[in-house]
Amino acid sequence: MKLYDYPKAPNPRRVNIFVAEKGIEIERVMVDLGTGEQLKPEYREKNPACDVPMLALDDGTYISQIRGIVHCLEALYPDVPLLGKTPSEKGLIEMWEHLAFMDGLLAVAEVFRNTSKGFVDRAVVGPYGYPQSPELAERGRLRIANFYTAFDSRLADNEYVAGDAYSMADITAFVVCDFAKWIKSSIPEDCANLLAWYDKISQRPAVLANP
Ligand SMILES: N[C@@H](CCC(=O)N[C@@H](CS)C(=O)NCC(=O)O)C(=O)O
Repeated sequence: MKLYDYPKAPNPRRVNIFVAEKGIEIERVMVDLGTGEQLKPEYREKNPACDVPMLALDDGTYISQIRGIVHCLEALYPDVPLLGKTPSEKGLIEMWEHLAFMDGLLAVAEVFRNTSKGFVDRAVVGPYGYPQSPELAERGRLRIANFYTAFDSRLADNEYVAGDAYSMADITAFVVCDFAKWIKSSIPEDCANLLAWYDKISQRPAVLANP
């Protein structure tokens, strides 16, 4: 098994933390996003979505998209469950992880990719060259502000994002908070629950090992 990786980027970091939490070793193949390796034919043949991370199984199966990757790894390595044990836990983790991705990670990406010089005509990840839009960048800032308050409220009554247990939902929400620093945004001071949770998650060995 191999994990196609670019550890500096936020999405691969989500899987790197997940893998470290499980304590498993997976061989890495670096895909240099800086030189556009993800768009080259050799990679595109394996992953038409032209993104990282991607998991390659020994039977020649390629799995991209983090939800696909983590579900496969959870099934292969069920010790240290990060996607829930009971039906209700599984549903809540899926729900909150999806919200963190949609309302948090994509909101930050909307700002970052629509304002950075390096992403002119690359405003959306993938094989199609979409132009930048200043309006979307502006809207992304509103969305990230709402992400902070929604997750702060959630953490008022829950130790972790999806409930009592640390999970993939925490990993994605945490990576969102760090990715937000790329657009000079940070958790507001009045989000005390989110700030306390962030401090706690940042001390986890798997997180410290994947800065
Ligand atoms: N929806 C994807 C997101 C993956 C993604 O956006 N990866 C970024 C790195 S953070 C990427 O590959 N970017 C390539 C590019 O910018 O062309 C998933 O869940 O895996």
